[in-house]
Order: sequence, then C-alpha cells, then structure tokens
Amino acid sequence: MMVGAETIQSALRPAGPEAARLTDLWWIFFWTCASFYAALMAFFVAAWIRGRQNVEPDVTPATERSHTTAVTAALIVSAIGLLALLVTSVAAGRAVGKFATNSNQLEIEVTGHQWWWEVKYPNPAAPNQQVVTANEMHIPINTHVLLRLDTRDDIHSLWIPNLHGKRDLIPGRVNKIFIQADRPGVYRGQCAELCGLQHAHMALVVVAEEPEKFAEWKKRESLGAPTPQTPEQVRGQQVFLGAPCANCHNITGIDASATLGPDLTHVRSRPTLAAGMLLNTRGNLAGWISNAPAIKPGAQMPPNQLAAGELQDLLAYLDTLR
Ligand code: HEC
Ligand SMILES: [Cu+2]
Repeated sequence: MMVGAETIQSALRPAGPEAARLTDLWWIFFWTCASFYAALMAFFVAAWIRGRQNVEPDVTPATERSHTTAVTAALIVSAIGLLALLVTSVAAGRAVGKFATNSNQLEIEVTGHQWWWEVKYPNPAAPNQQVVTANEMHIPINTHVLLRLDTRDDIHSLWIPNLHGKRDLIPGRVNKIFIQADRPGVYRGQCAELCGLQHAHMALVVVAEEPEKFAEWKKRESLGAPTPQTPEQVRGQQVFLGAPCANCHNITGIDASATLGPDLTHVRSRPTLAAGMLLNTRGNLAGWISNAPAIKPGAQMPPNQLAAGELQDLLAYLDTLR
C-alpha cells in the first residue's frame, strides 16, 4: 500500500551514499550476468545452427584437443567472473560499513515487533522528552544517522531500499547500520525476513526532511498528550483508561505506560495505522479498534466490544493525539 503518491520504494533509486553503493553493485551484477548470459546464448544458437546442418562431426585428436581447450577456457572465464563478483560484493559491503566511521549526528533505536516497528529517539539528558513512535521514522537530510536494531520477539529484517540494504534484527543483540538521505522524500521500508503470519504487513515510512522541519517534528513529538477539552474528549479518555487499552499502550501524560503495542501519544499524526496497512483515517481507526484481528489476522491486539457512543467518544479523544 502506498502512503501517498510521493512515497517511493526502490533499490534502483538510491537517496543516500549507502544505497548508492549498493545500487552500483546491483548494476555490476546485472551487466556481468547479462553479458555471460548473452555469450552463452550465442554459443547455443551457433551449436543449434551447426546441428541443423546435419554434418557428422569428425573426431580427430586435433578437434578433441581444441574442445578441451575451449571447455577449459570457458571454465576459467566463469571462475574469474564469479571471483570478480565476489570481490566487488565484499568490497561494497565493507564500504557501506565504512560510512560508519564518520561521526553520526543522530541515533535512533528501531525495535521489531510482531508485526510493527517501534522507533525511538533516546534523549539521555531529558528521558521524559524521548520520542517514541511507530512505523514511521523522521530523519533530517544530509545527516549521518545511526540505527540501532533489536527485536522484541522473532527475527525481523529492516529494509528501506532507497537508503540501505537489508539488516536483520536478531534477538539478544543490537545490529547497527548507518543511513543518510541526500534529499527530502518519503521512503518506504518493510520487513524482509519471514517473521510470522503478518510479515507482509510490517511496513514503515522514512520521512527525510530539512533539518528545521525535522526539529519541529521532534519537538512536537516530545510533548505529552494534551488535556482533553470537550466533554466528548474527556469521556473518551475515560473509555481509554477503562478499557484494556492501557495494558498495552503508552500515552505520555496519562496513566498509560505499557509498551506491548505502539505508543499512541501522537498516533493521529502518523500517516498509517497497523504498520502501513491502513491509512490513518477516523473510519479505519474505528474499524481497527473494534476488531483489529479481523483486519490483520493474528494481530496481537484483541477486539474491543465498545458501545457505539463509547467508540465515538474514544475516537474524539484519540483525535487530539497529534
Ligand atoms: C493486548 C494488547 C493490546 C490491547 C489491550 C490493545 N492494543 Fe492496540 N495494539 C496492540 C498491538 C500489538 C498493536 C500493533 C498491531 C500491529 O500493527 O500488528 C496495536 C495497535 C493499535 C493501534 C494502531 C497504532 C499504529 O500506530 O499503528 C491503535 C490506534 C490502537 N492499538 C488502539 C488501541 C485502543 C484504543 C485499545 C483499547 C480499546 C487497544 N489498542 C487495546 C496491542 C493492544
Ligand atoms: Cu517479517
């Protein structure tokens, strides 16, 4: 699903130095394999034409020797070709890792969950202002960003093709990659390692923007939830606190600090719900809250039996979380 016309997801349109290196590698592989394939097909066609001429091959020691030479030459050329690909591939892998030696200016923690992404901007100086969001990552352009990857459950793999290759999220360890976006854009990523029933619905977007816009976004996200104003919103907050929502979700500023599900403090500011499955509209939100597993079978959020009025109040309250 696309989050907007401008969202792109393509390993062939690199938006940063790491991805550019991997795109070069891709083209080297493509042209090498394509020329081998073309050469092979040319030999096949030549052999086929000769076969149709129905000439009985005369096997003399001389032709046999020349066949042996041809096969040996083909073997050597193939071995050199494969070795060259191996060397370029290892070199590209190392080069992508080397970008890490530059000083990184921003650190983000990405945690894989079945089946969504937790994205955290740690703030050791002011832990209560740390930003936590889900299935959405904002980064400033032309900035070196360190991603620390870990997982809460299964093995996942983060793949944002316009910015980097795949990197696994392994239980019990933290993998690191560096990304940098050279130009603003919305780059779609997804899990690239089969991690259970809803693996295919585990997407995220990376919003690369001008540093000032990024700073604004981060400032807004670091604030707690506003106090509900209208009677409807006040009732909605009570519905939230009375239903099991707070057992699994955090809303900074009220008595809800669980981390089993996505942080909802700014849920309505995100482009999608349920890891890229649904556009973040009021209708989709209502459907999701009423019966999440009906939309995303296996989703680890139970259905909620709310009275119609309660649901409307809850939606009015959630609308304030921007
Ligand atoms: C047992 C834990 C649990 C309970 C209880 C629960 N949720 Fe969730 N919720 C989750 C999980 C896990 C997800 C992520 C599911 C996914 O995307 O696969 C989620 C996702 C969501 C999302 C989408 C967030 C996003 O950014 O994608 C919203 C909104 C939400 N829950 C609201 C609620 C509300 C409102 C309630 C109470 C009526 C509630 N949840 C109760 C676990 C729970
Ligand atoms: Cu997966």
